[in-house]
Amino acid sequence: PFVTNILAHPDFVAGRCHTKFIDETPELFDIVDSRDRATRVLRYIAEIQVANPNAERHQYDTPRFPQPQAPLGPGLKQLLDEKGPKAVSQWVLEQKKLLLTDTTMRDAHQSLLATRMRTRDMVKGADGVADILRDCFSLEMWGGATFDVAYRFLHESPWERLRLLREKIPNIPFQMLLRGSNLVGYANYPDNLVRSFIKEAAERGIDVFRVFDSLNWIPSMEVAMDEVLNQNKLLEATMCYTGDILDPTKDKYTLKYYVDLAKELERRGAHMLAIKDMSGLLKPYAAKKLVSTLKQEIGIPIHLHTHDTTGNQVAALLMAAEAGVDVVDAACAPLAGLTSQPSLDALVAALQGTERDTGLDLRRVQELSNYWADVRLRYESFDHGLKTSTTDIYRYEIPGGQYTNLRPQVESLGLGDRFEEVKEMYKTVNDMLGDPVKVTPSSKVVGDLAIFMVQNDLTPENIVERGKALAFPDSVVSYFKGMMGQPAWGFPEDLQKVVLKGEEPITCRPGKLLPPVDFDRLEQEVRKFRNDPERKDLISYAMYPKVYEDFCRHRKEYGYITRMGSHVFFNGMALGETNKINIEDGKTLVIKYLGLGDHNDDGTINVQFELNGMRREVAVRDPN
Ligand code: 3PY
Ligand code: ZN
Repeated sequence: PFVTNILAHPDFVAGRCHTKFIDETPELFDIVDSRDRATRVLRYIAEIQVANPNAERHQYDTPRFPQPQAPLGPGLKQLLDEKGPKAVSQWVLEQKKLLLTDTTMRDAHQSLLATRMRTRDMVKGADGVADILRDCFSLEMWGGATFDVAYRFLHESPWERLRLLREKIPNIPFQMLLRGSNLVGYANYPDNLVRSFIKEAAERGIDVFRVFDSLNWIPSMEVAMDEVLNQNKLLEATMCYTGDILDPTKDKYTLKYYVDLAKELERRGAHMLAIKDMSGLLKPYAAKKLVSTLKQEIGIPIHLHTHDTTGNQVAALLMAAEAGVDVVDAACAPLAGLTSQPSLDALVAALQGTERDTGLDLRRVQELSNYWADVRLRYESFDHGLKTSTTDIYRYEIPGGQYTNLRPQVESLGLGDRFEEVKEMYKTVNDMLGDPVKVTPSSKVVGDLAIFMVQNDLTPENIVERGKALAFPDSVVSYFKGMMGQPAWGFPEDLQKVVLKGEEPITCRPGKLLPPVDFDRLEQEVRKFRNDPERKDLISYAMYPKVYEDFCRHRKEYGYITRMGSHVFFNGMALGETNKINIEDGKTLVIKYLGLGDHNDDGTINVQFELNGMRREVAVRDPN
């Protein structure tokens, strides 16, 4: 039936069949279930309406898309493709201007909107991005949590996102955040999976790989770094910044610690060094000191990443610019600030007329920002982050994304009134663990253990005794087993024994012990719910078996929902609202929502629409 579907498809018949055909044509999956497509779209909306019948629903006008003004010439992406990563790193060193990476499509929404930005909203702005940000060093638009969240909550494929953006933005290098051997997940993966993932990402359009390890343990980064080099892509080896190099009472994460690490990463072939200040702890004067020292100690360009949780970080980037940093991360103003990156718009303005003028046109950047401001409105239901900046994080050292998620996580466990206590416990746990670097996934260990201790009324004094009778959270067990690598100053042994309950920890690179992924076997499994899987699909399944399977089934069930406007996708339609959904080129569903109808005897309720001018009722189960 799959082949018949292909052969009968109008695009195929008309010869419009290309590599993206299968990805972009979800109806090819209509094998078992060939109900009419419109009904499935209506059913998706109907289920949202019924799940939350009294929600206040807003309508939105189509946003104004930033329009390109000049043809796209070859950009830095072409230099990378033609001359290779070393030429790019040399080019970066030769620039006087401060180069920028725009993080709007990755870390910014990860940090502010629970990673929920949909591909559709990115792609609609992409022509403008390619034009207005053409002088940027890169766009960070992939990796981190975006991979998992795309499948799990947005019911869309991150590979599709990569392809669609690449088509629209051929000129600017694409950058991703890669958690070393944890790839874009939370566990250590076998070496062959690490290599396959990087190869596939490189072939499908990622140019710059920012590779980090959550404990700054280089052995965990080795395989990933090696594979980026094999692919002839730009390797940005990363050191995560924690502590405060200007605080003389802190003796672990000193200037020397960072210099030694940076030199080692350079020695291992990095084309650039990233300083990843995931919690926004690198204060302005520390940034100046760190960057100016590193500029003397290493020869590769330096790329600085930070989060503006305290409100100090535009200043930190300017100080770093004065100290000679080559590239910095920023986000378009409507998705900048607080737990996200500092504002790109502000930075462009601040450097105008100086030696390090970014060369970006502020008026045009504003056009792009107007677009993102409009997009953000549609994500209201995920927009629950900090309302004000806070210097709290200098005390707690909680990464931006985790800081935003911690309160809802704590509330969902019924501990909402003990949030302050959980934060204090985060610090206590950090001290108990010997002050490890805290970033995904090690930050999750600290967070999970802090919550566990508050829940079970544990203290550093009683945990070793009382912990004998308790099963610790999975992340904590995995950490103490050595499955996330080795923290620079080792594990607290008494606590390790209590958590592991007799199991022996490992001290080598976990990838050494993990059996390779058997792609043939995975293919057999994936074929049970998806036809003709490609390598990329097997990779996704290997990282997230359940999530990937659910994604495929959901796509079969509902079809074209990636083409819906985001407010409809998340919240459904307001009474009387009309929306258009293009389900394929030239075919549009005009849907008007008319309200809920009668209940039926089988526990369903009728939801009333007008579809292309005709009245339609869809019966869905009423969960209320
Ligand atoms: C991630 O790993 O997703 C991060 O953004 C870490 O800072
Ligand atoms: Zn970040």
